[in-house]
Amino acid sequence: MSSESQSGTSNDPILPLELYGPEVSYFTGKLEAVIRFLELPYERISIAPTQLASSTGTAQVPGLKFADGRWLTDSTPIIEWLDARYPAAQVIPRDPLAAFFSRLLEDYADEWLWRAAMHYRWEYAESAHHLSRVLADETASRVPLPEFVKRYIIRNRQRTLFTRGDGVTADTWDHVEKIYFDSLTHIGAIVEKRPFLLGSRPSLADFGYFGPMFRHFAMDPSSARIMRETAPGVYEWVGRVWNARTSVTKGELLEGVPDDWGPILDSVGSAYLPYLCANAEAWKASASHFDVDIEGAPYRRIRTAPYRVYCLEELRRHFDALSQPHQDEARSRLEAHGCWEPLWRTEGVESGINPDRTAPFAGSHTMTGVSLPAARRFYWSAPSIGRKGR
Ligand SMILES: N[C@@H](CCC(=O)N[C@@H](CS)C(=O)NCC(=O)O)C(=O)O
Repeated sequence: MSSESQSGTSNDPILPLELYGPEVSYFTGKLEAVIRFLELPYERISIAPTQLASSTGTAQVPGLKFADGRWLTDSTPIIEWLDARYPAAQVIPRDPLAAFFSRLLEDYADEWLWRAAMHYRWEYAESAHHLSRVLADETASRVPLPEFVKRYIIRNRQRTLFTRGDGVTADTWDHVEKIYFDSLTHIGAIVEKRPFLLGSRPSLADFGYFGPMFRHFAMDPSSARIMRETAPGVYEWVGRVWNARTSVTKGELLEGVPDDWGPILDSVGSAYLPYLCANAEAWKASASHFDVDIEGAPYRRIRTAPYRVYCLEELRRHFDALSQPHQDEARSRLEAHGCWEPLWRTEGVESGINPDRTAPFAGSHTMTGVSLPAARRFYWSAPSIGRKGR
C-alpha cells in the first residue's frame, strides 16, 4: 500500500517510509493514519511483533524504517518526531493547553481503551474466529501447522496475555464494555458538532482515539456492529480520519480545551489515572501483578506494566513544561475533572524507560510489560528481518 508523496518531499532522505505491522494492529493503524495525513510515501509490510525485536529493540509493532536505514518504535514519540519534522500539518496543536490535553487523551486512548479493544476482539466468538484467521494468514502463513491449530494458539495467547490474564472476568466484564460504550458516547457527542475532536482537521487526540476505534472497534465484527448501530457518527468520523490529507483537510483547530472533552476527562480522573497510580505503586514494590478497584469494578491480578509508569512520568513532564499561566489553567481544568490529585498521588515514580530521551530511536519495553523471551514463546520462530531489510 502506498500513498502519493506530498510536494517538497521528493529529496527527503528518510522517504519513502516502511511501516511494519499487521493490518489489524491498533498502533500500526494509528501511526498509518498520521503518515497518510502527512501525505508521506510509504509501504506497510505485515510482520509479527517478535520479528522486529532485533531491529528496534522491542518485540512490538509498529516499527517504522526510514529510507536512510534508521528504525523507530513507539507511536507516541514517533508522532512527536514526525510533527517536529513536518510542522506545517500541526498534528500536535500549537496552543500549549490544547497540546497538553491532547497528549492526555492520546495516552488514555492508547492505554486505557486497550483492554476493551482486546476484550471485544478475543472474547466474542465471531471476532475471535475471524481475527485468529487473519493473524494466522498474515503472520504465520509459513508455519507448518494445520490452520485450526494456529488459530487456537493465537486465540489462547491473546486471551492469556490481554483479556483473562489482564483482569477481564465475569466481575469486570460489564465495566470493560462500558469503557467502549462511553467512548462511543464521548466521541459521538463531539463529532456531531465538528468534523474532528479539536476542529475542522484531525490532530493528536483524533489519532490517539483512532488506534482503538479503527483497527479494532470499527473493524472487528462484534464491536463494529455496535458502532454501526449505536454510533454511526463515530463510524463516519473513523472514515474521515483515515481519509484526511493535509493538502485537502484544511481548517482551524480550537484553542484550549473544549467543554465537550469534559466527560472524557472525568473518565481519565475516575478510571485511568487511578489505574496508573496503582500500576506505579506495584512497580515500586517490584510486584509483577496487582489488584485494583476501578469505579467499583474489581480488577484482580493485572500485570504491572513499566511502560505505563513511563506514561505517568511523561504526563507529569509535559505538565511541568508548561508556562506558569498555562499550568494554572491546566490545573484548574484537571481539578474540575478529578484528574489533579491522581496525577500526582504516587511519589517517587521512576520507570527507567527512556532516561536519555533517545525514543523513538531506541526501544526496550513493550506496552504491556511482556518480556521478550515470554513474547517469543508465544509467537512462531519467524525469521528476524534484521536491521537492514526484511
Ligand atoms: N506504545 C507502543 C505500543 C505498541 C503495541 O503494544 N503494539 C502491539 C500490537 S498493536 C504489540 O506489538 N504487541 C506485542 C504482542 O502482541 O506481542 C506504541 O505506541 O507503538
